[in-house]
Amino acid sequence: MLNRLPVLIFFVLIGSLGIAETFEVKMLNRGVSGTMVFEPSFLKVNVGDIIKFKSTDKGHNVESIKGMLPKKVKKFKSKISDDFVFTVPEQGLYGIKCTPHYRMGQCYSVFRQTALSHT
Ligand SMILES: [Cu+2]
Repeated sequence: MLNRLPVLIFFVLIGSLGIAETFEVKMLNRGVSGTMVFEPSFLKVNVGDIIKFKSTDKGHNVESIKGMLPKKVKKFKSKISDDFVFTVPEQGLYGIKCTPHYRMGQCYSVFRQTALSHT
C-alpha cells in the first residue's frame, strides 16, 4: 500500500566507504504503482549520496515530513514543478512527501501510524 502514496521513504545506513552514488527519483502523475507517485518510492542510501528528484510531470514537489527526519537535519521543501537535488547529510530515516498530493486518499492515517510506531 505504501508504494501507492505520494511519498518517498529512504534509509541511510552507517558505514559508507565507497564513492557517493547518485539516485534519480521521478515525480509522476502516473507510474507503475499508481497515480501521483515518486518512483522509486523507497531507497536505501548512504551518507553523502545524492538524490535527484526529477520533475518528470509538472505540479509536484518535495517536502520533508514532520517527525520523519533525523534530529540534526533541517526540514526542506522545494518549489512546485522544479527539480530538486538532495545530498544525504546524516544516517537515519527520511520521509519525503509531495505537498499538493500528500492528503489525497488515505495516506495521512497510514503515515501517522508509521510515525507513532517509531516513537
Ligand atoms: Cu504530487
